[in-house]
Amino acid sequence: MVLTPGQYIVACLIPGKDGIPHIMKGMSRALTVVPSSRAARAPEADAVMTLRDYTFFLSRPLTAGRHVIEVRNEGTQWHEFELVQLAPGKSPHDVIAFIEHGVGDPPGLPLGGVSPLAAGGTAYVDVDLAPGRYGLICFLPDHKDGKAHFEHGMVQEFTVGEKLAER
Ligand SMILES: [Cu+2]
Repeated sequence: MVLTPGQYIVACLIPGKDGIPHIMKGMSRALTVVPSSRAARAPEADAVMTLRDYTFFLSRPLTAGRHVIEVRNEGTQWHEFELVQLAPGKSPHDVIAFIEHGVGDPPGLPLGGVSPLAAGGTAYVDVDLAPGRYGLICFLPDHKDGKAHFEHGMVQEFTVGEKLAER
């Protein structure tokens, strides 16, 4: 990502089994970004993922292999995207249920993504995809009603090699 000089905090906002976010257990640290004489250069992306209220849109179908995805938040709220490789027969809704209740076998393999990104923000994510089915989920609470964005429809499934439909 391209950072401007200033004070930052690096933190894990994921809740533990007791519901308490890891940041409350000490998983954070301060970070100072100092000015540089070199011009900041954005990574070269081969696909663009647009986040809106409340959809994910990919600029092109993703094939198996490595990709650098430019993630743009064109919504009016913060958004994130969690990328999960789905286990056979499992859906992104099974992943949400597993994260909320933590019972049974994991329904997929979390591959990272982009943590909360402000409206108008851009970030880059490096992925290495095997053929298969994947889920995209935004867990952030809505500014208007407090419900998670996936409850507003910001949850999507795609197969590597297939195009994501714009909703
Ligand atoms: Cu969202």
